[in-house]
Amino acid sequence: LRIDGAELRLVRLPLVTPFTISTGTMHEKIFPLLTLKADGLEGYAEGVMDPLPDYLEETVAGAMEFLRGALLPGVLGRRFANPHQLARQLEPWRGNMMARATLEMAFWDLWAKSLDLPLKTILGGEGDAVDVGVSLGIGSIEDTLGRVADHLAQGYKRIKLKIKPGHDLRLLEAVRSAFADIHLTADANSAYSLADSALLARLDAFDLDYIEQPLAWNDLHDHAVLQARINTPICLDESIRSPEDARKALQADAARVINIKVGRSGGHANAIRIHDLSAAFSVPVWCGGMLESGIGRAHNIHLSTLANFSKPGDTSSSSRYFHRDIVEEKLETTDGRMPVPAGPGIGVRLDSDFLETVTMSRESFRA
Ligand code: OSB
Ligand code: MG
Repeated sequence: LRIDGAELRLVRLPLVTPFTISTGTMHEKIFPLLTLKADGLEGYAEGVMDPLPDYLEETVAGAMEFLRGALLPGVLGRRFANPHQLARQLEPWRGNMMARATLEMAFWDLWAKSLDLPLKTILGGEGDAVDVGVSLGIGSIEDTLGRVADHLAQGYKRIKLKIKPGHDLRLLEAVRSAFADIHLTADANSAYSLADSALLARLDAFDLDYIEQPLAWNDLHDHAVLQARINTPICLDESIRSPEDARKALQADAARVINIKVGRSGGHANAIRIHDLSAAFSVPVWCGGMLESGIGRAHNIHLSTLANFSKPGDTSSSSRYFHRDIVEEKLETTDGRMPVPAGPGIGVRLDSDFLETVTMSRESFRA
């Protein structure tokens, strides 16, 4: 497959409701949208980095510059027999796993389309729908209880609550008392340190499926120390940027569950390696999200069909995030199940007219 053209857009979608986590509040979703072209086909992917480095170090501006200045020139006009060959070409670069994933994922979509196969099939997954839960942003306890009830009524299979110091024990106590039997988890987005071990051990009382990324975004060691002090399984998110990170975390018992975000980990080739490695350690994985549009969401759903994605993911209904999405297909759940978009590749098509209205900039590249 010879890549003969590309298009890089910057897209801005307002969020239906602001989303607050321990690091701050998001009001809109701003992301790079990449189209790769070959043989009259188009492959799509979006970047999951934020405008500012508040989740990980990458930024939208840095990723756009890396894509236009080096990643795209490095592949335009070149032939790749498969995505693994393209992924190998990206290996010499340091870090920037989100920008790399944007390019790699768009090529997987393109390659799947060239084979006339759904993405899930060439990733090694199967099934027509995947289990999903919801991630609820920080709000008052009163308001959170209402949102939990509402999403359980919609059938979501797991509730994840965002926590931070001062907004943890009382919140979890209230939700667990009101909903004794649900799958409940908490995500701190790196808001605590080992000095909070005693407080974190008290979360054991709430029978959480796991606690997500309690400690620093770039740490593995302290998570292993913490895991030895608490019973609740630790799930790593921010700390896992590569298969090597996963190997070290698994070997050190720093993670008993892994949140795989393909857009954070360099792409599908790495996501599959992290998935397989976790399986070899009998560690379950689930598919996280970054408030993606329908393009990133479709990639996540296809990836979630692999066997060791045995816990519900975060890829909930598009209408929870956006009034209108940039894809034609409606990505909505029924009874906590998200259907896998059918057809070749990621199985969703861009809504070009609407996309024009939310595009902040557009650049074209030719081989
Ligand atoms: O930590 O998983 C996270 C959203 C933005 C940044 C980080 C995270 C999240 C979520 C929501 O938890 C996932 C989603 O609904 O897409
Ligand atoms: Mg997380």
